[in-house]
Amino acid sequence: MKSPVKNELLKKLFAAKGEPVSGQDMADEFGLSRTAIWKYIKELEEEGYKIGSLRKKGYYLIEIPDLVNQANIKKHLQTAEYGHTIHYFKTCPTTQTIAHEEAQNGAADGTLIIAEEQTAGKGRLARPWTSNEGRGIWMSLIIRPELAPQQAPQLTLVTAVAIVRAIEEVADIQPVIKWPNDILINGKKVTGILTELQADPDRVKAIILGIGLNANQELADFPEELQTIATSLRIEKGEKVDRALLVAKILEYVEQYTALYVEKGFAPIKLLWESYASITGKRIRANMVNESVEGIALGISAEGLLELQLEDGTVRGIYSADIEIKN
Ligand code: BT5
Repeated sequence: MKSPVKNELLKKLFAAKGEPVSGQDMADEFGLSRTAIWKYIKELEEEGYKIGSLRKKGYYLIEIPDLVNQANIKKHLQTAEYGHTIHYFKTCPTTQTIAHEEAQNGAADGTLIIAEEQTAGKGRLARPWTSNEGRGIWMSLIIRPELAPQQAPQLTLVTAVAIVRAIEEVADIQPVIKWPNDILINGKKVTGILTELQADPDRVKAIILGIGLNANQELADFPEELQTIATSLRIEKGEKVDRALLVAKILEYVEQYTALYVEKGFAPIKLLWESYASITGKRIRANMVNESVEGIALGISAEGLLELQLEDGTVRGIYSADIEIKN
């Protein structure tokens, strides 16, 4: 984690847009020696920032490393709460577990856990989630909306809409949502969402929104078994995206749409969601833990359940499943 002084120092260098900032002025401002400032500059260089120095003029920023650390995200952040506290890791087994612990220990609404790499990233039903270093966005957001526990699954749909909006804005690509938790581009998975809950019987204590987004991988970065089913923004767009900017935008839209959902209910989100849905009208097979059913996907219900018209004409609401598209 970064020290507050180092963060402030970085902010000053960012703000100066490549112009030198006097070491003496910074030392005075922070009540430190010039040597202490110099040590922080060295630490930043070790983290990948390229910083020049000019005699008598000071330090200037040459290059910012491609990291999803606090400083790079906060530079773009325009939220009221979300992302104001960020726990950043170069590597960790899974951000979900850290987020659960932080939530249990009272982490504030909107606390973000984010890592450059996960060594044991997970999907639903403990399936593995490939999270290679420095290429994707591997994050868990702790939110504490005033909701009943049974409303939590709808947050997956709220989050999916928010991520699609953020991708549209940052990468200028149009993804679609595959109910309930996949975001696809050209039929391949670019993002998965894992929504987990800490709750009392009648109220949500915290929702942990796990988001895995493939940003800057090339095809060869994916293990062979994923190469035909996964994609990244870079593969689709042909150029790299600014991951930190995308994280800031995701936080902005998740905050905005969660507030809308809490205030106005699911109806406005449902409309947005339907405009991005990929399976409406299609014949699908829904594989659930204990059974599998086939039918035509009609859309989602007012509660966010998938409505499936079965062979005999009856309509069944499905709570959670893996979807195979048949036509
Ligand atoms: C998901 O599960 O799609 C939820 C993924 C959530 C990952 C985030 S990363 C940050 C946070 N920390 C974690 O440990 N997890 C969350 P599911 O619908 O079960 O899909 C899992 C399936 O997606 C796997 O079985 C693979 O087939 C496929 N998969 C694995 N890694 C992938 C990747 N990087 N891109 C696309 N598909 C992948």
